[in-house]
Amino acid sequence: MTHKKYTGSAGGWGALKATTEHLLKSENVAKNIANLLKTNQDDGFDCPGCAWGEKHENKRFRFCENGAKAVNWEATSRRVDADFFANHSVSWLKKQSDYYLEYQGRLAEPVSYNPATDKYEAISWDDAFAMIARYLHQLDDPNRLELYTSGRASNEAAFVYQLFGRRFGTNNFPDCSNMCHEASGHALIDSIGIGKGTVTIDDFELADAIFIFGQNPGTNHPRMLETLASAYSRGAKVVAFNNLKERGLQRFTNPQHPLEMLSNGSTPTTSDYFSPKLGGDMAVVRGIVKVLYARHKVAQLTGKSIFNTAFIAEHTVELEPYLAEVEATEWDVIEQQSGLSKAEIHYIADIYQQAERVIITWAMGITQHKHSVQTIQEITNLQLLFGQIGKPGAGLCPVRGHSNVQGDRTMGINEKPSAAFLDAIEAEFGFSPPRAHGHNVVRALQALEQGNSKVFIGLGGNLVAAAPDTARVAAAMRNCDLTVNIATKLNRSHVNPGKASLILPCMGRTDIDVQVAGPQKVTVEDSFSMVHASSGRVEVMDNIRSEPAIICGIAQAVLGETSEIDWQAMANDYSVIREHISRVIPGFIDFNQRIEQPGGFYLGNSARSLDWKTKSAKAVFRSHKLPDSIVPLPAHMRGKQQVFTLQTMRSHDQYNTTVYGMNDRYRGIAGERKVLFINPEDIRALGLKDGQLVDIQSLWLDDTERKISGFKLIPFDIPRGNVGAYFPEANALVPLESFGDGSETPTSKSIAVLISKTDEMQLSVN
Ligand SMILES: Nc1nc2c(c(=O)[nH]1)N[C@H]1C(S)=C(S)[C@@H](COP(=O)(O)OP(=O)(O)OC[C@H]3O[C@@H](n4cnc5c(=O)[nH]c(N)nc54)[C@H](O)[C@@H]3O)O[C@H]1N2
Ligand SMILES: Nc1nc2c(c(=O)[nH]1)N[C@H]1C(S)=C(S)[C@@H](COP(=O)(O)OP(=O)(O)OC[C@H]3O[C@@H](n4cnc5c(=O)[nH]c(N)nc54)[C@H](O)[C@@H]3O)O[C@H]1N2
Ligand SMILES: [Mo]
Repeated sequence: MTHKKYTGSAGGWGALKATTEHLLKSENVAKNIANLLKTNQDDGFDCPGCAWGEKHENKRFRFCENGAKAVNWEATSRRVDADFFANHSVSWLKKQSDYYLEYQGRLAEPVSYNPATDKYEAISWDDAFAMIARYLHQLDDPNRLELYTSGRASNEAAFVYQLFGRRFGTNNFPDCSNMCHEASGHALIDSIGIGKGTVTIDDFELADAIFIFGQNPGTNHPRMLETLASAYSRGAKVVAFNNLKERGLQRFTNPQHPLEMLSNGSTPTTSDYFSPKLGGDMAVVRGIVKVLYARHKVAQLTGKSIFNTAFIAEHTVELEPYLAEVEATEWDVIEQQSGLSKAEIHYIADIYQQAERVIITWAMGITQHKHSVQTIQEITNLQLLFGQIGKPGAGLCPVRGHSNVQGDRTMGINEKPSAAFLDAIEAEFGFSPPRAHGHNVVRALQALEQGNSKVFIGLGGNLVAAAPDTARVAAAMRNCDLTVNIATKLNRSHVNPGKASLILPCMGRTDIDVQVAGPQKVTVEDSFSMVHASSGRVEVMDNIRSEPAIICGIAQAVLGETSEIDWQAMANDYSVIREHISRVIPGFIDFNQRIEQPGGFYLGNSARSLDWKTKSAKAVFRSHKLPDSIVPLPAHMRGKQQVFTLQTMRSHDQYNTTVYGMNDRYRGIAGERKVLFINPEDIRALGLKDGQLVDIQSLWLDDTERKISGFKLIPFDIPRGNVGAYFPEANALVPLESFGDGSETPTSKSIAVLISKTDEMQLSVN
């Protein structure tokens, strides 16, 4: 049976059982038990899973079920070497599933694609570097190079990577963040002068209310459940806003709590749960403000106030136009767009108003819409009205995805670097970095598709599967003169090689990294701006290299004698890289000394210190109208009942494009990924049945047909008119041109779709 409603708590024995199963699958059991004990410890490695932080306290276990999957997946004894590639052509590999490709094991030696045989063949490191140099020297413009980064790269790797790109002459740094929290950075920099969250992990212990928008921590940030359950237990209000009823946002059994485990007990993680329509969160927040503004006006008649008028006066600008916009927003629009009633919004406003300290967190349910920047600025406005920034137990908390995605940005992986950053690079290294802005993910893919960019280098990640419009993106990659993937595991991007292509196998977080100067550490930054060191535990036997060593090798081959940068010294000893960082990037003074501190160090946050790095030197109320519609539609489809809005999300057994298994335990799915979550009444309204197979076709403003077939209907607790499916399978439906205003993030959480019965005869023929 594919679907059976899950009624247990999140965590608990199920999590322990799954941890054990994935440990066995790694075929490296004894070593990986030792590995897990070093996860997130002072002398161990940073978990390659998510970017949630750790409190600094003595704790034997600091991993969760999904962190354990990530560790086991990386530290497997299975190998993908030249023999493997000799046995499998690229055309054959392309037909295999994402799960199959990654499950084959760790990439073990550098390989180069031979179009004549359609196979990857062994190549030496020196020849690989020389080949890259040959292709790059042929480019008539450095901006024909695209340098992609996925968020696992360490600070050290990211810093040398951006340095190489800028010395070569381009700011083309598309990165996974463009598909992820870009809107958060964009919105927050504009509103409060810094693109990062303002809270620390300790603030969660002080908050009276925690609002969680568009986030599924049970799967994606499991260590957050402990934080939520403990906030709930001490009486804080924890309010979830989620399009789906997610188990992790309801009850949690802490697998590290013997009494709770043995008694089969569990703790609620939330006090209240609301399911807005997809993209309806901005309307929810607008509604909360509307209620509270009305109360504020009444209070003012008697000389009192509901808003924090002292904070507003001292720290903010542009309140009036915002309040006028709030006033002008009609309740029926708020109700219709949010899917919540006025009474529900009044209830939520009460909770907000009664709390002295409020934290608001969010993730992809907020950032992957057309109006994400506007929504995040609306959330920020609410917090500013009550002075909920810059005091303990309160603030804004975009919960980051990849374990070092925030650090990579800090290190300069940014297609729009600030002038100050470029000046600092120039002062430190004595060359003039390019000033023109480069490409983000969407722009890079368009440039590759049109043949304007010719060479793609990926520092980790799997852009072909992670990006929208899969078929177009795969074709764009194949159209490149050269693609280079620096990676740990085989994936979809590697089986769509350019005319020439290299796979360069690298070390991961769990590996012991020894260079000329001895064993090396790397550093990462978590969601709470804590920077700390990480050093692996697994001995490396294969012909693989560290990311910094590979990038420095490429840089040496490409830039050779003309470069005034000592790449070899940086590859030999990462503390040399950190010395440079300490002089280039604010907040990193004494970097090498400070990472010796257990738990690392805090980078600080200007907004938290009430230092607003905006033009006006104040926090800004940004006012936006609620969107006219959540998804742009062709004219003839507007207002049609049969149009659904689709969100694409993660199952419990995946890490982005890495599929660990076929189950989604908390949503009751077993052995299946081609599913479509849908309201049972919508199934009936469509004249279909539970479990029936359907085609999903997306609607967009161009003529391209985007359709996927054979998805099983799963009745689920989801608002009518909304549906959900897993990415990367559903990425074929997302048009590359459908992206967020200002953020240019693909709208992975709002795609207009039509649903129809699959012609099963046709399916079996295909
Ligand atoms: N195990 C594991 N951990 C991960 C990852 C992983 O794949 N696996 N990925 C990492 C990465 S890179 C990231 S960015 C994070 C992602 O972490 P999440 O943002 O939690 O990831 P998603 O699976 O996209 O889940 C989105 C959630 O938002 C809800 N949602 C969707 N649209 C809306 C909306 O319009 N409004 C509201 N209120 N809710 C909505 C969905 O129902 C779902 O619960 O996790 C990181 N951690
Ligand atoms: N439809 C839809 N699309 C989405 C999303 C969505 O919610 N819906 N989410 C988006 C989000 S939030 C993100 S962050 C992106 C993720 O996009 P990416 O970051 O590009 O994708 P990942 O799946 O995380 O990358 C996995 C690959 O990284 C490599 N890898 C793993 N560890 C390491 C390492 O330590 N070093 C190196 N060099 N390589 C390593 C492995 O080869 C593995 O196959 O996807 C985005 N795409
Ligand atoms: Mo992400």
